[in-house]
Amino acid sequence: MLHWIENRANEMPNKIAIKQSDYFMTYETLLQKAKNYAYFFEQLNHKRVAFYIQNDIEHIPLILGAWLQHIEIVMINTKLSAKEIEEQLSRINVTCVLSYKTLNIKQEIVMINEIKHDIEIENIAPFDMNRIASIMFTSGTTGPAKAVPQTFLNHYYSALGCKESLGFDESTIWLSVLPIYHISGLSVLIRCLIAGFTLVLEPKFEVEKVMNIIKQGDVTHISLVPQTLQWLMNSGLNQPFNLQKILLGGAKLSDALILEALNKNLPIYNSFGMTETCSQFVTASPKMLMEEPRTVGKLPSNVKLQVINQDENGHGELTLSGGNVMNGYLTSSHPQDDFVDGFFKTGDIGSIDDNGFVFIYDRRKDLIISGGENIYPFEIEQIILRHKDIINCVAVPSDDLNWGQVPVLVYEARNEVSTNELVQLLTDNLAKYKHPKQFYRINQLPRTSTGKLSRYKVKEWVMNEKE
Ligand code: S0N
Ligand code: MG
Ligand code: MG
Ligand code: MG
Repeated sequence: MLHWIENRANEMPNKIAIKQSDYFMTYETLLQKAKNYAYFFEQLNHKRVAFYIQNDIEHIPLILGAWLQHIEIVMINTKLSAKEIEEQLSRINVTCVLSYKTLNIKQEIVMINEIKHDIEIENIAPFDMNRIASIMFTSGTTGPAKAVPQTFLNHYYSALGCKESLGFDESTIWLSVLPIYHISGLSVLIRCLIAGFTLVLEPKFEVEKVMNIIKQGDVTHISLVPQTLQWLMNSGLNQPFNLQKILLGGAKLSDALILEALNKNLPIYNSFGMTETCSQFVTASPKMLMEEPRTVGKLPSNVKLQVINQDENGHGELTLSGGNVMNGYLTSSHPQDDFVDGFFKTGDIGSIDDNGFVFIYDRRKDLIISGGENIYPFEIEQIILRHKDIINCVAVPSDDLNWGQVPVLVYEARNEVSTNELVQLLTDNLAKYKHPKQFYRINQLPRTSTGKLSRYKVKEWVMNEKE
């Protein structure tokens, strides 16, 4: 358990660990390459290094090489703007970034293709399970993104929970096309190293390509967000081929999507998880979904869930404890507010019924989820408010056929403001997927009886406007 890579390389040296198109690495090769990169990291002499990488087979040994040197790796969402990346890294004192492409940020960049890796380290120490393996950022409700530390132990317990509730073993072949900088992507690598299965990597979600890989009939498992499952079904995923488990997460599943998938006999497993919980901690099998279509499933034995501040219907905030749960944000200004009696507060409203089925009704306050990517209105609003003519603005979610939800913006202005100006302001500062898809100027934003801006009323106003 303490030495995932070395143990697998000893037990199954010739087994394919990772595959991308026709190129593959055995567990033995993977260990060898990791040891070579470990030598590089020894020379680099940083305790915490950021990775700007893709689902690229050549980038995997780099992660493992860093871990052999007890280096904390900070995963960068490659869709973010340079300003967002710079700001995140500054907040946790990261000064060195390994990247596959040039970036216009103030931190030192080491180009991955220029790294020499022809010398290996001599001795490798086992992972210290209590140390931080990876750090990922998650958007904050009303402030900057929060840094989530994920220890080896957190990853390990998360993988165990997934094994129990979803199921995978040495014979699994898991297609990973969700980004490795999200826990949805990285967790597949961890499960692979622990179980000794084969990981198939795809750098980009191209529907035709993913369909072809599935049709070839080797892949048994795949992780998807609801939108990507919908795209695949629209493009001919009308039977399971060799798929045994389709793990779904990242956003709410619509009733129609569940029905369509079950009618096609697709083995869909709905789930719920967060960066803070090192991926899903509750999973619903097709059988459970047939019984309770709206459930996100049942808990594995190593996670405890409590519903706090329940209303008369038993709905309240979901809190949880388990080895998979992070120890606390690295950047929290009020750490005592993030946990209650040792249970992590998810911010999501849900319930658990007598049969152990977990339900989620309301996502974290005002959260917008577009194509599985989280966006908080605050991120958009604070940038728009920098414009000299904007008096006030509110970003709200709007239902979207392609992305599930997209943000739209309603604003008050003292003078005419062109949409181009607003788009330019956003482009300079914010990842493209976070940009509002519509902009509406309004004389007066709706307010509550106490005079506060009412998001709820803005949402209603937008719905009427769209009709
Ligand atoms: C849906 C994806 C694949 C779309 O990205 P794609 O096609 O690669 O985009 P590009 O070709 O780069 O850009 C084309 C245009 O589309 C815009 N765009 C891209 N993404 C989005 C988006 N999400 N929303 C809105 N617009 C988007 C680009 O800006 C570009 O625009 P133009 O043409 O105008 O320039 C991609 O978004 C994607 O990979 N999404 C999924 C991300 C993800 O993995 N989310 C899950 C995060 N959650 C967690 O990790 C916790 C839960 C979890 O662990 C989990 C989740 C799912 C499954 C399993 C698990 C698990 O527990 O293991
Ligand atoms: Mg992209
Ligand atoms: Mg959060
Ligand atoms: Mg695309």
